[in-house]
Amino acid sequence: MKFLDQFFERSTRHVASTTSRRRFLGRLGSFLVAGAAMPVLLPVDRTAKALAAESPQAGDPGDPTSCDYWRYCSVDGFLCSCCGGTVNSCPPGTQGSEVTWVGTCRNPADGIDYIISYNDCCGKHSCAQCACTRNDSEEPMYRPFNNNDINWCLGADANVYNCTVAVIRGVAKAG
Ligand code: ABN
Repeated sequence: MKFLDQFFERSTRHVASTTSRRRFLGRLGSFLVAGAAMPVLLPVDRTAKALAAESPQAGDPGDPTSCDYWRYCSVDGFLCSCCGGTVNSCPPGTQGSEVTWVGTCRNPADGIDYIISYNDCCGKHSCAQCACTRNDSEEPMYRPFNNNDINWCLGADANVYNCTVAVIRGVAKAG
């Protein structure tokens, strides 16, 4: 027992003589600050959060399976909402095109114009449901960058077109 007492006394004295309370508190403080900063600084993929934030709700009126829905003002394709996906996510087994057609549609709930990208979902045969062709501000085929009658899957890994999503990319500001 005496041996244990001496052992713990010596270890405690050693720790006390080689560390200080100030140093311990300083390290603890750095640790807490670094821990709090970690989620902000790390390159975390927040796409899911952004997409969830713009999912249909009170400020986003209408039926995303209907061609009349406000986000489809410039679409040309099959609506992914009718094909096993949603207004902003591709059906399982397909992947979204990165090159895409972009339009500007007014949300009737707030009167604001939003930039909408119409990404094609690729890799499965054509969904052939809810065909929707509205084409606001579209221009003829001889001006391809202003024409939406294009299979954007031709720029993706899988070239087969399945359907089209309508993703809010931001607010269209005049000026
Ligand atoms: N962007 C929709 C689409 C796909 C294939 C052909 C025409 C239009």
